[in-house]
Amino acid sequence: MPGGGNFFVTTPIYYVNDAPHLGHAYTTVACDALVRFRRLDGQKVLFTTGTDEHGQKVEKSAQAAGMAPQAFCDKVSRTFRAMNGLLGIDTHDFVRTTDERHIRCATEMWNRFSGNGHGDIYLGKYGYYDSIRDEAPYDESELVNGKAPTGADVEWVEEENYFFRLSAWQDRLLEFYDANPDFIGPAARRNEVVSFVKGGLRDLSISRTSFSWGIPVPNDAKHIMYVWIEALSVYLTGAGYPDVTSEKFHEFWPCDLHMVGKDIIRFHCVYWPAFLMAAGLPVTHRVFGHGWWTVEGQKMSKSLGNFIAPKELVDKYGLDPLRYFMLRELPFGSDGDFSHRAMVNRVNGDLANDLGNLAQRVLSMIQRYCGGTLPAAGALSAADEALLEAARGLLARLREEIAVPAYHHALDHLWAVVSDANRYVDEQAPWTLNKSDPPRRDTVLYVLAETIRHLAILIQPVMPGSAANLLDQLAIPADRRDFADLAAHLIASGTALPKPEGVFPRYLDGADQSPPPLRGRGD
Ligand code: ME8
Repeated sequence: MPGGGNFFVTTPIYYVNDAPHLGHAYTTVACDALVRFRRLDGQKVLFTTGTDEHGQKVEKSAQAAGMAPQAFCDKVSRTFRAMNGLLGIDTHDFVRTTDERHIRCATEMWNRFSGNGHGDIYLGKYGYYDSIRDEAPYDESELVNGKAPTGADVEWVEEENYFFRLSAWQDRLLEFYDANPDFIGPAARRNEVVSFVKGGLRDLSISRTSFSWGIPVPNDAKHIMYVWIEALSVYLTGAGYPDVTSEKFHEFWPCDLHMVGKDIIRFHCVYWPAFLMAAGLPVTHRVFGHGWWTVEGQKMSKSLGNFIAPKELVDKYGLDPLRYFMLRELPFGSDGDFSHRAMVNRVNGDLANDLGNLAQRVLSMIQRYCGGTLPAAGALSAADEALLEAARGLLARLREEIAVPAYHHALDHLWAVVSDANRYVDEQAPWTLNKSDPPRRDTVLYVLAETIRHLAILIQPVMPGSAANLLDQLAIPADRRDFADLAAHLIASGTALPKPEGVFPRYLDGADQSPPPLRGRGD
């Protein structure tokens, strides 16, 4: 929706038992690109991310590190904050589940469930195979050779727990999916969720007594809340809940989009809407479960030591190329593989050869032929009109793709215009016109500068630093870089441009021939 309106997007909150890696960077950058797009398009945006700090897994990781749980969480949570700094993440609220505001929120949610008069919470006996690694209970039929379906070790636990009567929500959830066909994206995940719910839902154990690192259950402090039940309510914390009268809550709840990996789609698309409905709160508009990265064909795992730290990639390739690669390489929603070879191909192909070269040659010609002053256009030819038309049509197409979001398609549209523009340079040959027809040369360079202005403004969400550099070189004032400025302010003839410099350097490590070996996080 162009211009105006509010938009609230969230990343999952990441567990603090591990350091940030490529997967976390991916979800966070995807949200950031969306946030920047919406802001540039005139919307007011709330963007929350953060860390998930309670539960047995974290308690055990803290013990293993010889630290008190809170001190351990403080330390690891800082590394996720640092990741946001490193990745150039736009204004956001970082919510921790150990924050006092979150404890208030989760406690209020629990009170809402237990006080809603529908008996959604009851005390019962619970026996289950517990996997600490997965932070998930399994029953016998789910085990594979005595282990969790994920391969994690399990142990049998029996305790008295509070339950959430999820079984009673099956029909209402199915009605909800029917009435809200866009609730789950992409479509394949929607089908998975619907058939899971149609298969019948069992009540959910939502408290634990076997360890203590968690939020106490109201009025029964020997129980703590099951980590997922409180973790999901972090999205409400970010919107200011339980202060439902606040302007923030009013403006931003229900949330527009929970961006998550496909691994946690069930929590977000089955349990979470049921919790919200049980609490009498409106349900989030959309959950998008994106795909999974492998690394050089392998699953990222501790035992393989092939987790890639975002810093390693930023140091090697630069921030914007990494952001671009992540959003262009995988069709958003599908799985895919990270390889250095693929990264180098994008850096040297799409960025250096295509967009970088376009900008560099146009800006250099303006410098050389026009004394560094942006020329004026004369009458436009059909070819000029066609290129400008293509550039001007981009915003509408990008809005459609970003609504999904399908970043890869949005970038395909942008790069189609980059190719058009490169072809136009070759066909118009301004270096020939420089001698034969200087007024026509000026028109061609003007059309190109205006096209590059469109491209630079529109790539800001994905590559903010490089886009700013390009816009500086086109002397576009800082307050003329919103999407509304695309049509409102054409590039101004007569403006003196600074001396051009390359924006997208080639990656020169011989890596197209032999990719550098991957290093583990500990190296
Ligand atoms: O699940 N490829 O936290 P988590 C793509 N705390 N994305 C990946 C990825 C990969 N290989 N690995 C991780 C949790 N991710 C809970 C969430 S929300 C209320 C609670 C991303 O630290 C992806 O977004 O295990 C995935 O859903 C998330 O990290 C899991 O992070």
